[in-house]
Amino acid sequence: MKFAIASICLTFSALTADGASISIKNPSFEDQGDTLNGNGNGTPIASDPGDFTAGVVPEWDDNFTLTNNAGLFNPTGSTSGAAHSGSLVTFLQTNVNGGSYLVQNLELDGGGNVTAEPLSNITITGWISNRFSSAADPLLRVSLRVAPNTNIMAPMEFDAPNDPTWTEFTASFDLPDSATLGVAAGQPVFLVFDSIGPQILLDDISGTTSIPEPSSALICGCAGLLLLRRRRS
Ligand SMILES: [Ca+2]
Ligand SMILES: [Ca+2]
Repeated sequence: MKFAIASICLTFSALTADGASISIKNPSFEDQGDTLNGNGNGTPIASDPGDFTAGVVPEWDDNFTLTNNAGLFNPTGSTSGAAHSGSLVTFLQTNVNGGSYLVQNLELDGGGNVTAEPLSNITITGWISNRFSSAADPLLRVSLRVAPNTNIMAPMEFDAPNDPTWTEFTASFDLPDSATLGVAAGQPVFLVFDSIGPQILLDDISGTTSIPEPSSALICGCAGLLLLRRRRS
C-alpha cells in the first residue's frame, strides 16, 4: 500500500514538472527589418522582396565565418514563397564545415537564464523551409551549448523537404543526470542553429523548459504516509 501511494505520487510529480516559457529574442526575425537595407536601394528589407543581409541577424549572436551563407532574408515572391510569419526569415547554408552558426543565450519569460540542470527538459520549436526546393534536402541542426563552445547535447537534425512549404520542427532535449551531464550544472544555456546542405530558411522560434520538482514528490510522499498512518489508527 505504501509503495503504491509512493509510486502514484512520483508519477504525479513527474507529470506536473514546472514548465516555463523561454523568451526567444527576435524569434520571427522581424526586428530591425524596417531599418536594415541589405542591397542599399533605399528600401528596408522588410518591404523589399528578395533583399537580404549578409551575416547580420539582429539580437542573435552570429558567428558567421562565411557571411554570405547566413542572414536575414525577405522571401516574398521568391521560389520559397512568403515568410512563415511577418515578412522576414533567417537563411543558413552549409555552415557546419565553415564553422558558422547562429546562437543566442536562452532566457526565461520572467527573466533570468535558462541553465543546464540535470534531468530537465529544454524544447525548441520552429519552422523550416527549403530555400530552392532543391532535390538535396537541407538539414537544420539544433544544439544546446554552455559557454564557450561546449555541446551539452548531441545536435538534433531536421530535414526540410524539397518543396517550398514550411515544416515545423520540435527539438526536445532531455538532459541526463548530473553524473552524465558532462558539465557543471547551473551554467547558462545557449541555443545554436547551423545547417548542412543547400539554403534552409528558419522562422518563428519558440521554446519551453521544465525541471523536475523533487520537493513536490517529497511533499506528496509525506502526505501519502500521513494518509497511511491515519488509516492504520
Ligand atoms: Ca518572420
Ligand atoms: Ca533594400
